[in-house]
Amino acid sequence: MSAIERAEVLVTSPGRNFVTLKVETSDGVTGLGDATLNGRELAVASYLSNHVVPLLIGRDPHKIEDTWQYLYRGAYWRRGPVTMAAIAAVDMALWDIKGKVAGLPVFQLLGGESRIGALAYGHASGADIPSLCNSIRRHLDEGYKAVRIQTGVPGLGQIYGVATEQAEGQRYDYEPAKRAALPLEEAWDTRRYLVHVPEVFAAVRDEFGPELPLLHDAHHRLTPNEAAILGRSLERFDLFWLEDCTVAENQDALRRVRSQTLTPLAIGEVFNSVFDFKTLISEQLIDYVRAAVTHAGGITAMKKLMDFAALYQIKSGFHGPTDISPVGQAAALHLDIAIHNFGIQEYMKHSAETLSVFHTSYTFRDGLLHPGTSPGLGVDYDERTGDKYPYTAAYLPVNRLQRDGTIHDW
Ligand code: EZ4
Ligand code: CO
Repeated sequence: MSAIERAEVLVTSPGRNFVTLKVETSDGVTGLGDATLNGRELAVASYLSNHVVPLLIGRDPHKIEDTWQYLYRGAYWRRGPVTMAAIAAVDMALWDIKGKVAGLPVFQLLGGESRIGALAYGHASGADIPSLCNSIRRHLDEGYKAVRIQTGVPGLGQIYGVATEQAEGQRYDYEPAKRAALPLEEAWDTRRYLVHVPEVFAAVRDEFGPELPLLHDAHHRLTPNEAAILGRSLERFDLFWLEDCTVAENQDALRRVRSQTLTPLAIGEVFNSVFDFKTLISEQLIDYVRAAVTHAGGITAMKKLMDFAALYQIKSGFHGPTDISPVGQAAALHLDIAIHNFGIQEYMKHSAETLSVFHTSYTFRDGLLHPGTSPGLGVDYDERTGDKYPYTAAYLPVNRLQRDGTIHDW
């Protein structure tokens, strides 16, 4: 019987921080899993190296389900982003190993291809409407067939999701986690935002026509009532989705939004368990599941979550910003290709530095992503290069109300 012989946590920072679990079997097969939790990276690294790696040694690498349950139920302390990112990393690494042993890409083990590629959306943004339109044009030139659009709001400074540097030809990435000892602080005003966003959509529809799929992320900043107002005011622009329109820890609050607007809703990038989605899915309060394979327990858990969602005609829209490593992105792509209820996949290209550490085999062509046909997940990790980029503290920004400095959701 093959056994897990070694497991190691690799932390690197080629442009931004990533945590990767490398599992090696007695047969010399290596699997990789993504355990990156933006701004809290070392907590997962420690959870893995101190509390999970010792439990893996000697286990049968082929027992993916049993290992998942062993780590989830066995810990007694269930759920939470740190635990579930750690379990996700183990899960991905074991699927990677199983694929390599079988000589098959992971999507084949999940049922095979259901489509020729996964529709991707890119992140277009600009400080104002003209620069947003330039950014959309650049995305269309690169082949994107769907874009998320975010702009600055008049009267507010730098805000989340809007790239600061967008010179022609420059790589597009707003990299929200800034390298610094303390998080940046941004100012927010919901009234200004609610006035501005419909103007942005009107201008973009005017310029690009009615057919381009447009997405928008409200990043949890609205109350359920404000979310309903925004959803209604955007209905005439026919969004692909409105994302994280309100915080959803209280899932019941989505009933209010849902009953008041037909704008499609996507939620869940901060969720880590099927239980976070239970009401949202079973009452059909959302249209798209935003969870990341990296943060919600890996391929095993996400396959089950999506099968549950399929009963309610809810589709996938997996989280895929650059703080998901190329390993996590590849894991998402294998699921995207295999499941029937695929919706769309977020895709921000990683930097050249990041890709010098993570060698990927996924492709982006005519707006569609494909995980490639290499056995396993199809990502290699160059440790020699990775070791040249030590961890540096980096944090997501903090959001305060412009009026009086109260900490606000973001
Ligand atoms: O703020 O990935 O839809 N995408 C997003 C992201 C998240 C970051 C958090 O780590 O909202 O930009
Ligand atoms: Co988001």
